[in-house]
Amino acid sequence: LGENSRYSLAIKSSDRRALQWFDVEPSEAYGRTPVVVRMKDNAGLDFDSGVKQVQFSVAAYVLTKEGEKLEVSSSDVVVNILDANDNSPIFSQPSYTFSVPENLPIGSQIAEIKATDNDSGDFGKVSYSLRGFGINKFSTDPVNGNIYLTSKLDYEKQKSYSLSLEARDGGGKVSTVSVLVVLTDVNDNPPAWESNQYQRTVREGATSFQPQFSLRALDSDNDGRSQITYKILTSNSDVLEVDEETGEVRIVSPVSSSHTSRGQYEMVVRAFDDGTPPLHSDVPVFVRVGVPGNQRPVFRGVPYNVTIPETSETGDVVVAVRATDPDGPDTAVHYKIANGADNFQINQTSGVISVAPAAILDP
Ligand SMILES: [Ca+2]
Ligand SMILES: [Ca+2]
Ligand SMILES: [Ca+2]
Ligand SMILES: [Ca+2]
Repeated sequence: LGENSRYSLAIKSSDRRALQWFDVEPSEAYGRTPVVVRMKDNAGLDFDSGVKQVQFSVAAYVLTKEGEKLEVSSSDVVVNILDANDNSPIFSQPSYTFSVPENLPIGSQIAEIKATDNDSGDFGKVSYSLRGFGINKFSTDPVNGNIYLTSKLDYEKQKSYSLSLEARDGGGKVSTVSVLVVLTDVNDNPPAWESNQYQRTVREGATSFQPQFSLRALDSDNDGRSQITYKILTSNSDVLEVDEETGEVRIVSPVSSSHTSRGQYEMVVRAFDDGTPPLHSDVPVFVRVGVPGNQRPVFRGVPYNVTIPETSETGDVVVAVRATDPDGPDTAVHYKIANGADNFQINQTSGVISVAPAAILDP
């Protein structure tokens, strides 16, 4: 080419995309001119979809006298494409929800969640971590993103956990997705009795309890809506019955202290919940036949006949009397001498009778 010859420059390639991506500047030149290949448009120029190298030539043309374009020179250009971290990890769903039974064994896999990253090499290598509420109950495998149970669940304490799974590529791009773990109820609680034993006293011959006598157990499963069923497990009589549905204790035939050796009806009542299989718990029930309220103390070992010498002195013990009280502890019984208190005295708590000061024992 002559110093002052005019020519045009253009990109030439069998790969049509090269013409879309690259441009040469200037397009018209005279003589020696620095030529720049510039990127025009990078749409589709993606290492991750396999475009790792682009080849083309920069050609110089002159116009002939006839007006035809004549290639006079060309130079090959090879462009190697380098990968860039231009993709974030992507989860296939915007959020995930998993249902698990509350009795799921520790170590169980709850979820299998993957994020994909279209970059190559480390830029496309994803590692996972778990955040959010419930992080103390679950863990994730940093390599495969699976979520595992690490600690016991309890539907009665917490019904769901809202986690967040983070996927991070080797170039530091991060995506997160919400993972909701919803627990399902399992019948894992037996009914709980409101009292650890039940006790009532009824009068001899009674045919009903006044007021009503009811046993009650509650169950925390099924959001507290379990139906409880009551059954007598063992009983020392057939005088009492328990309503299956309400737990009310009823008298079937008049009570008598002679029915049982201790004057007391004794049962063990079992409460069942409505689970499959049902769970149960037992409670002892005592019904004493006697007089509810206050009964007289009763002296034991009566009559007390004692002989003492007339020479007995003040404070000498004569005898110890003892009374028991059907209603309460015997230590609550107090003693007093009703008559004959001139010569004798009694200890009001111990029942010990002794010679009184200034007693005249001379017969
Ligand atoms: Ca990436
Ligand atoms: Ca539970
Ligand atoms: Ca239950
Ligand atoms: Ca439960």
